[in-house]
Amino acid sequence: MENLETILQQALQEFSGISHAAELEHAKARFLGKGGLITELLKSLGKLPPEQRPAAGNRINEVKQAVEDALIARRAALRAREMDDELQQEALDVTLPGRGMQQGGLHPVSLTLQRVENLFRTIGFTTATGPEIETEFFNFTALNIPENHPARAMHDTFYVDDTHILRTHTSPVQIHHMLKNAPPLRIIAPGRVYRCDFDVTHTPMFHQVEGLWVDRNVNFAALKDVLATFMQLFFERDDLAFRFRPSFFPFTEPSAEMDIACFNCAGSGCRVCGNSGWLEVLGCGMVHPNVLMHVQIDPEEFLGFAFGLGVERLAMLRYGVPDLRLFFENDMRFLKQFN
Ligand code: 2U9
Repeated sequence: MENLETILQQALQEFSGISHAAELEHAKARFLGKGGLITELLKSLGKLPPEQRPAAGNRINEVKQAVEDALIARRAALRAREMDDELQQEALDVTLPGRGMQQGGLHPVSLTLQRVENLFRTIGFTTATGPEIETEFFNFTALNIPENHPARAMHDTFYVDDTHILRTHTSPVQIHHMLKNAPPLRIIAPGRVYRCDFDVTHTPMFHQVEGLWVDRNVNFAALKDVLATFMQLFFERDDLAFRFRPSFFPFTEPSAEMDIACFNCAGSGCRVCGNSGWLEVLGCGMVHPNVLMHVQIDPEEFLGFAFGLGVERLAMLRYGVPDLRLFFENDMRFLKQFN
């Protein structure tokens, strides 16, 4: 019992010197825990003569209460300090100068896609889109590409499963569109296409815009006029020289490729045009009668012309980009130049 005052002073002193919550709980155990100093005193009450027990019990309980109060007060003080520390650490100086805003921009391929779409809209074409995963029927059969045509071979086409492929061109979009809409039709089909081909001039994914005009009286002259007008607008040159060379595609007959005069050397021959003086810009032709018949359009009543162009190629020509791979590397030094 003589120790009681000392124990109280000891507890008060110890608590006030503690600066961590866990340490405080340890100290609490030493005084108030199962084998703690005050608990032991309460247990030893029975050894006192009966007449001294009530007074002693009262005094021990007073000390116990005082120790508990001190503990609660210290806990609150520690918590308040922790909170202050946290607030201090998380404090933001809203008066600091900012780091500056970086303005993002559209990718040059997106810019070119938009430009192509906008120009064709002024010539009266609307935009149609479709899925990138297709069946062989929509990607090949309907386009007059027979079962054993080399374009179907595994090394050109990505197979998703036995019956589905990644579209190798956007032509399936026009097939879907002709099945759902009666002619006359005038649409372009922009989008991603996939071919299992990867080298300096080919990437496994690239972008195309294809176009289709089906009506009673379209002909090759209309095709030439639309494409020449488009290229003049696209390259902003009304004196743009162009030529059409005969070509072959399974889905068009007759077929042609369009070249424009090299704007780097004006036709005399240079690195850009491979010394030919001409730049190949698209493929085109009159829609093959077999293709029209696949979508229940009578080729005796309707004719169509179609074309296809590679968007990356047009972007390279327009912006003077020397290497196709720059479009896919996402190097900020390259992309920033198109903002
Ligand atoms: C239908 C009928 C005909 C689309 C055409 C081309 C010619 C062509 C290439 C250009 C560069 C592909 O990206 S590229 O490698 N395309 O040369 N595309 S005619 O003909 C069609 C399309 C749909 C129903």
